[in-house]
Amino acid sequence: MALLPILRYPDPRLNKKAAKVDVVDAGIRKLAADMAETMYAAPGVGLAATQVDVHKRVIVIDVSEDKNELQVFINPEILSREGECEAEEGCLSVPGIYDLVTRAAKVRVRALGLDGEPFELEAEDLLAVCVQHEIDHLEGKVFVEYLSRLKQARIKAKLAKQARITA
Ligand code: GNR
Ligand code: NI
Repeated sequence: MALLPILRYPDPRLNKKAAKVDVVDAGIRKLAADMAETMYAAPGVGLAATQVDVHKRVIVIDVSEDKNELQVFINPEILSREGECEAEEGCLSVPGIYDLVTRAAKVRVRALGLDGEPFELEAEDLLAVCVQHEIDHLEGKVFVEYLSRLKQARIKAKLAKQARITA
């Protein structure tokens, strides 16, 4: 297991589109295990491979209270969406920034599991938000890109200042 460094917005590598996984092999399982370790250490409720500079369609999520319900989605696809909900989001690639994003309230998702077998799942509440947030990362999209240009400029300035302080 290994902790992986997380890219910070506005790193242009966060805007790369991730490639489909052809075979769920030992390399993909190791990536998922390292991503899970990185997510739990952060701590966060989800992580997309894009955030650790691996441009493959792999996401890990654990929205459970006790952090013992890891879910791994390989090649995730949203089959259907229902309703709308606005929720406050944060992102490990945009530390310290929280803002409202409107997304589908309920989504039906298909993905491959760590065994390479397809599964389907209906997600709502935080899991639905998280699945949509992580799939966006695989498409090269960061949640702050839904906000106004003025807010994005302010966020970039704030993160640049933080980076100077911590450097
Ligand atoms: O840890 C995270 N919390 C979170 C809260 C509200 C909406 C989405 C998220 S995902 C985020 C981890 C992350 O950056 N995943 O990409
Ligand atoms: Ni994120």
